Amino acid sequence: METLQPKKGTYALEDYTKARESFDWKDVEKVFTWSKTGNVNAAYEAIDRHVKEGRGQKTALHYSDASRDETYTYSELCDLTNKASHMFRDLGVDKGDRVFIFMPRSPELYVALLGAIKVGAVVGPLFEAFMQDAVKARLEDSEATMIITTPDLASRIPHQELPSLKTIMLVGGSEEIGGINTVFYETELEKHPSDDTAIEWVDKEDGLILHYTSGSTGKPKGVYHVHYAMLQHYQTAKWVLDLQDNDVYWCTADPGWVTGTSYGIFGPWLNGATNVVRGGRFSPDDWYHTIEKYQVTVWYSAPTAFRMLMAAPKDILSKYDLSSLRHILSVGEPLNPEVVRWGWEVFHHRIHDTWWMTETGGMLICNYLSEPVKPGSMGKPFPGVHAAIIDDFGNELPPNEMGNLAVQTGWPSQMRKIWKNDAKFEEYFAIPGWYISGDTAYRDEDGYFWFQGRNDDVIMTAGERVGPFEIESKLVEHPAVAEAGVIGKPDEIRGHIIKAFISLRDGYDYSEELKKEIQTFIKTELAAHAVPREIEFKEKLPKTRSGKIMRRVLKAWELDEPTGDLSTMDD
Ligand code: 6R9
Repeated sequence: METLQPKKGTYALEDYTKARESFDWKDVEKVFTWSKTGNVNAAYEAIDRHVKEGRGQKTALHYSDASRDETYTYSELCDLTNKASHMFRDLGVDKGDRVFIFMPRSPELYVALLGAIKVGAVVGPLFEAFMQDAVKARLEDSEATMIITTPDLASRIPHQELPSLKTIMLVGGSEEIGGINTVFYETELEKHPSDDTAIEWVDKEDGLILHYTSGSTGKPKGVYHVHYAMLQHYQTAKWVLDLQDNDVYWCTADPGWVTGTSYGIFGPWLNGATNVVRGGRFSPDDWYHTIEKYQVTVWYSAPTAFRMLMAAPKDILSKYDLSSLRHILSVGEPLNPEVVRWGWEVFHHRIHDTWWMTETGGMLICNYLSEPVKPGSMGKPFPGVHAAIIDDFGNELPPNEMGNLAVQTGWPSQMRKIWKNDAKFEEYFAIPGWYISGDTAYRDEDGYFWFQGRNDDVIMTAGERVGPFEIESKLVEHPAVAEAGVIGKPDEIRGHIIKAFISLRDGYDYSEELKKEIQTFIKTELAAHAVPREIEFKEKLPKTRSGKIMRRVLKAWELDEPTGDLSTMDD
């Protein structure tokens, strides 16, 4: 497979090599206040520290959507989040209380989230698209005492059925909700001072954030992270996002997904970067316009978005000046080599894949600016992180053998519990010393990791173990194919046969001929055993709100089985 050589990054290859040998997380602690006081608060470190160190006038946030266009300095965010901290304190929020946030992206979302962290609350961000049952399940499980929302969304909060919920805070509203204490964000915030005396100094192991993530079965799990995670957010944003003082950084993820908090809030602001937030939904024109408007230099997005940009009419690119970009990254799903090649062709940059999970809290396996990129690989472990491919008994497997992707326990942003579900939590650590990701991968001789699929998605066909990702990546190389999801369908003779679900690019129509052509393409370009015996064309593939193709849903449809929890499915 080809290798793309690096352009100049801020850190040299030797820096990473050295860091991999001698890195100590304790050294990262020194950046923050606890070296002086022993106590800390991640929101203070993300915002106030920069003001205290003379960077108050720097732009912290560019926010825009269809109707708003605003810019906030670090000083302004500091004042606003301090006001919010006084407000939450007066409303009775205590350290450890769960405060949920259920609203579209807006400056108020970010202020409320950081303000709640300042008083020691554990924040729970929810996608605005959640319907009543999804909202209820999360508030019930977490026993949240307060939720911040908008008048439109408030009707999806069944507060009569949620005994722990004491207060609904409305952003942009003035009408009381019957039967529960209603407060109005703007009116409340105005009443409070902007000094920092309401900040709660917490222990590094105190709770920071609760992200609900759905597994394939059962109810969503509350993944619990603590303030100490900031070390990982800080250091990975520095070395992987490569955030420098004059960067304008755009993470396209919503805070309802862990990427939108770890790298839409903590990573950039802990590094004092200028952060872009664009509200509203994805469209190629809107996204390219956003890059041009803010002169974005570092851009962190997801394969699904890159594939949609790839499928957009080619001439769209000539309408925008994207020359400010210097570093592009991806997360959430396997990054197809074809997407990396496209990025190289149209942006003249490599797209850098990063691998991590809600449970890991921050990046663990990544591609770095100063290291060669092998398209299709997730890259190498971050300094201070030991990842490996192990068998079911914890033995490390030799290069090029597929197995469980696992990480030695003990990185700072490792989840500390699954809320009220110890049994689930322990499953991840069933092999002593290891965190087991549930992903299948292999490592090559050079130490690069290659994703194959979620364990459940790996297909046994005619005695071969086939990862769906390889086939999907080959499928999207065919000019007619926009996106592909591959599953194993039970078959009496072969164990499973490979079935592909495909959405087509504009200008292509389904036909038996096209199907045959695609099958021949896989046979000649990949392998005979990898050919999807069945291909079904779909207008759209089922995806999560974070853009992941839901193979388990494709499988359930195929087998006429229950689809399980669909609360995170995009409409
Ligand atoms: C951050 C995030 C985690 C799962 C993970 C894996 C998949 C994430 C990936 C990737 C291949 C990558 N995943 N990054 N697969 N290459 N670079 O996505 O968290 O939503 O919890 O999902 O996503 O399967 O186990 P989360």
